Amino acid sequence: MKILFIMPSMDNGYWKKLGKKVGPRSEPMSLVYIASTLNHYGHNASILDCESEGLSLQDVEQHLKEGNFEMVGIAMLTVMYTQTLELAKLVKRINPNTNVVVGGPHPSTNAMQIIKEVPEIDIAVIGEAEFTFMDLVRAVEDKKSFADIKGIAYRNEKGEAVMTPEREMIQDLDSIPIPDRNLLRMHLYRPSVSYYKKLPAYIVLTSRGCPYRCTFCSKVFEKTYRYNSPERVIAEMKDLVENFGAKEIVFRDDTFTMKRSWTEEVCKKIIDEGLHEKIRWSCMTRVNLVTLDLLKLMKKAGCWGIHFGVESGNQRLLDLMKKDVTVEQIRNAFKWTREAGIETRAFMMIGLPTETREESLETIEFAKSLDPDWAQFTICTPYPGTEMFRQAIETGEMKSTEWDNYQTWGGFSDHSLVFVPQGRTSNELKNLQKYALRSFYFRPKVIARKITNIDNLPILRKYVTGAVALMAGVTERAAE
Ligand code: B12
Ligand code: SF4
Repeated sequence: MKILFIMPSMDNGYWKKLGKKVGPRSEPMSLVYIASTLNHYGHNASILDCESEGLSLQDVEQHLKEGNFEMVGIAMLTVMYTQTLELAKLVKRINPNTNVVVGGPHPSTNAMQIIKEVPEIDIAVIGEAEFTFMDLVRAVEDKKSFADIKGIAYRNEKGEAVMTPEREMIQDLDSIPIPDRNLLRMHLYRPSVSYYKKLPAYIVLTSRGCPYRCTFCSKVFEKTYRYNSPERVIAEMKDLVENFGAKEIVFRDDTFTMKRSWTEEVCKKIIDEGLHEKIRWSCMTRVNLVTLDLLKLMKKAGCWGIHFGVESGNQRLLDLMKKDVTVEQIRNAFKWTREAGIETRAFMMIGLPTETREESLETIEFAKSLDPDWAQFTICTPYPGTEMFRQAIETGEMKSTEWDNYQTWGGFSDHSLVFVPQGRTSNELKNLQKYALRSFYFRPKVIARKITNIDNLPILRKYVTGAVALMAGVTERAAE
């Protein structure tokens, strides 16, 4: 069957102002996984990435008319709500018989609402979709009902929205084929500034699920942690090096060091295969899941940088968001990582529930005291499906369900924040985000480090572009 997957454009708010310059053009790996699986089993699936290919609705219209697709799948993050709807309407206008399927983080927590409210969307997939989509294709081919397909919401023959039983998570991740990057025009992609040293730098995902319970995380419903075998990780890395010229790999797993023995084995295999001499890599993880020994091994295997989810410098707030780490663990992780010779990056959040202005400022100062090579300050944005969202609805602190505005870079947007803790204001927090960035980056120490750390021209160019974009965005004062 001929199937098209579409990644909507991210052309809204922050991305227009700052994201276009320093933000990512990121491989839509979710779609690559699903399309590769379908093709592996003999179907004809392709991908249109509106964001990275710079496609307008008119371009998509042309493509749809020429392609005559029987099914169209559209990826949906919460912030992409309106754009997904526009695309679904377009597909139906061109051919009302095309089955429109949505999936991704937003439908996974709002499937029924979407099916009830959006007539142009036929099916919403909940959770992982590689095998769910295979079942859907088979049902369409055999003209069967979707009633027996687990893990979806759809409109039945009577026009009612129904949800089928939950689908079990894919236990053996190696059973999913290695994502076929030939489905993308790989030269278009690059991570955002803090994620690479040398291009091409491409994304690899080696695991799914997380047993932790952070109240802000919209992946908490995927509790069971699963991972690819180290052999499979090496095979995928080799594919990127040999067939796509990768100079770097960005492991975008939520927690790359979740299982210590696995991480050690991957590192040892990278060294045994000599891959550490061909590429470098970076990853993301939690501060409580690193040790100095492990970090030294990671460095030896080519790891140059680690992004840590720090979130706050205040223990009360860390506990409240169920982060399950201590301030001491945070300090140790940064100390050890630097000691191992790996660059550090800190993800920070401001405007958490119950956070006071003093505590926001404390977090900004804490980030500076950790002295990471980069820090990101985003505004706390409770996403649907999270514990934080449910609580904020109860307390009346959720100011909007305009899904398009659910951006963690709200400080650079024209709209008010969707979530404002009691006693704070949207403007105060927006200004604080800009203040945090300015006060972190425009310190002589940081500027000096960036200048001495530049090892090639593209890096210099990216720092200058980033600084200019930041300056343009942070001219306002951190006034209330
Ligand atoms: C890489 C990444 C990015 C990349 C690329 C995003 C992209 N276009 O794919 C970049 C850096 C651009 C990015 C940006 C943002 N991201 Co992001 N990102 C991720 C990350 C770390 C990995 C995504 C991934 O590839 N996963 C691997 C694939 C295999 O898993 P998956 O995406 O869940 O896909 C499976 C299912 O969901 C489903 N599925 C997914 N898409 C589709 C489509 C169809 C048609 C079907 C049927 C099924 C389906 O099937 C897939 C295969 O099983 C996730 C965290 C995570 N662990 O997933 C966050 C995550 C997706 N991001 C998130 C957020 C909040 C953002 C931002 C909004 C942050 C911001 N700046 O404000 C921006 C959005 C930008 C914008 N304006 O739209 C949230 C989404 C929450 C939500 N409800 O929308 C996540 C879940 C993080 C989190 N834990 O909260 N992100
Ligand atoms: S934020 Fe990270 S550690 Fe916390 S639940 Fe989500 S994936 Fe797990």
